[in-house]
Amino acid sequence: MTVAAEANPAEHYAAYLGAIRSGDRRRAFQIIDEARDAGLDLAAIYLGVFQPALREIGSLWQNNELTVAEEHLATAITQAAMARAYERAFTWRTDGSRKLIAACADVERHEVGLRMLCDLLDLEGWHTTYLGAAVPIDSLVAMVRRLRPDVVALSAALSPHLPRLRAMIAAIRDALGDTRPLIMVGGRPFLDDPSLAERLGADLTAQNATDAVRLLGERVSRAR
Ligand code: B12
Repeated sequence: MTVAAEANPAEHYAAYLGAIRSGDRRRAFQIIDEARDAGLDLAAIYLGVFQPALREIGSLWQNNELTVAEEHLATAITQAAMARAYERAFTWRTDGSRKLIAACADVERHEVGLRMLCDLLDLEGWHTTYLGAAVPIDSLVAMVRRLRPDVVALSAALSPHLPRLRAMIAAIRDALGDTRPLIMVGGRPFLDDPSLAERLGADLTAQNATDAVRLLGERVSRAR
């Protein structure tokens, strides 16, 4: 995950924000294509362009400068732009040995951050199973039992959803025991208070997708 010396996400961020704010999908795609051509890798585009742009969209919505429809459009364009950027970065290379299942709390609809984590881990050779928003606890546990991942990554963006995350963690531990899988949590509530992860019964957390990729690389080794 290196960024070419001359490539600077900030130069592309303002243009991208303008494009999604005005709902211009083609322009958004063009800016991301240009960012790739300028040497930005996927991590730099995700964390240096998409993440701050979506956060700014949230502030604009909160200040009544954008309607809910306009926010939905900006998010939908970003999900499409992520798929496009990911496609360009994709390689078939995989070690196939490190497995992760990712799910949002069962009432949680914010899924973009967790998807970023999965996309970046895929590029590092992990086998990821991304389930997205609002995953029912019982069906998650059944899948974890079946696939036996090294890591389960859980996401919550809103504090009122934390009790559901705690219930998910407890259900996985009950079904599989204390030692495996490693349970990693993240999302907005953990940005202010990383110690929250341990209090909920998780093993680890990270502030963003690239920190999470690095931490998991250190904690989970490839099978030989
Ligand atoms: C898009 C969006 C939505 C979309 C989500 C669509 C989708 N498919 O994901 C929709 C319209 C559904 C939505 C709904 C709501 N939203 Co909203 N939403 C946003 C917005 C604008 C962007 C979210 C986003 O994608 N951010 C970009 C990602 C990349 O950042 P991230 O989520 O923080 O993820 C990074 C890290 O947190 C971390 N991370 C995340 N998950 C994980 C997991 C692990 C394991 C690890 C290690 C790390 C990790 O890594 C990620 C990548 O680096 C935010 C604004 C914001 N500041 O984020 C508001 C925001 C989160 N929403 C907000 C609110 C209030 C709501 C609603 C309650 C609104 C309502 N009244 O209905 C509902 C709640 C719905 C629900 N039940 O979940 C508020 C929350 C305020 C608060 N005090 O908590 C925000 C902050 C907007 C605001 N400024 O007021 N929302």
